[in-house]
Amino acid sequence: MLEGLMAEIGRIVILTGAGISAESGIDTFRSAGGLWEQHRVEDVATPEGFARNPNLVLNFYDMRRAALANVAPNPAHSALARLEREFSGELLLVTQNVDDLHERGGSARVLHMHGELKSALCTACEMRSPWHTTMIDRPPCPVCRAPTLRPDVVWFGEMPYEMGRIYRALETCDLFVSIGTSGAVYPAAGFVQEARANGARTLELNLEPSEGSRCFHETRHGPASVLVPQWVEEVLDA
Ligand code: BJW
Repeated sequence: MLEGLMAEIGRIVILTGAGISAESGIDTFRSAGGLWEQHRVEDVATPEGFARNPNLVLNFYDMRRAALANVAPNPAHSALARLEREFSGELLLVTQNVDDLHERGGSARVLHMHGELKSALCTACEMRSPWHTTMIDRPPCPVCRAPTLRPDVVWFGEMPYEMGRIYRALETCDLFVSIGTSGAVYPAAGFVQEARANGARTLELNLEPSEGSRCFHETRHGPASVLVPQWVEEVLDA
C-alpha cells in the first residue's frame, strides 16, 4: 500500500506503546504477567490510588525506575532513531511509554505524552525535575524544597502532556504510524481517526491485531524488532 506513496510523504507522526519495549524485557500493560497483574490499575495509576496509599505507589515507580538499568533498546528503537537522523521530511515521535529506551536508542526528540519514570513532579510548586533515584524517602523538590514529589507520569483521569502540539501535527501529517500499542487507552487510541479525518494514510505495526486495527489503512503483524526496521528501510529507500 505504501509503495509509490512514500515519495509523497513529507510529514510523519509516529505513536509508540509498550509493545515496542516488550522485546527489551519491559512487560506490556495488558499482557499476562504484566504490571497490572500484580497491581490493580486503580491502586497504582490513578490520583485516587496515590492519595490512598502513597507508599505503595512511590515504591512501585521507584522499582520500575531502578529496573531501567537492566534493559536496553532493541532494533525497533534504533530504527526510529535512524529515521529521525536520515528522513528529510518532518517527523514527530510520540510515545506513551515512560521508559527512556527511545532516547537510549538514539532518538533526540521524543514527546512523552504519559510522562517519564526519570522525572519528578512536585505537587506543591508543580515543577518537573529530572529524577534518577528514589521518592519513597520523601526527598525535597529541587525547586521549592518541599517533600512533595510524585512520579511525573500521567495517571487515568489526568491530562496527557503536549496535546496541543500532538493534535496540530495530526492535522497536517501525511502518514500516521502506530507501533506496539493496544488502542485501549484514550486519547492516544483516537489519534488514528484524527489523522485519517485530516487526510493522512495510516499504518499499524503490532504483534497482533489491536482494538483499533480496523481503523488503519494498513496493518502489519509481527514483532516490532523486525517490522520497524523493515518499514524504516522502505521509507528511506523511497
Ligand atoms: C507488541 C509486542 C512486540 C506486545 N512487538 N507489538 C471511556 C471511554 C473512553 C475514554 C475513557 C473512558 N473512561 C475513561 C476514559 C479516559 C481514560 C481511558 O482511556 N480509559 C480507558 C481504560 C478506556 N484516559 C485517561 O484518563 C487519559 N486522560 C484523559 O483522557 O484526559 C482527558 C482528555 C480529554 C480530551 C483530550 C485529551 C485528554 C490518561 C490516560 C493515562 C494512561 N496512563 C498509563 C499509565 C502511565 C504511567 C505508567 O506507566 O505507570 O499509560 S495506563 C497504560 O496504558 C500506560 C500506557 O501508556 C497506556 C497504553 O498502553 P499500551 O502502550 O497500549 O500497552 P498495552 O499493554 O495495552 O498494549 C501493548 C501492545 O503491544 C499490544 O497490542 C501487544 O499486542 C503489542 N505487543 N509485544 C510489537 N514484540
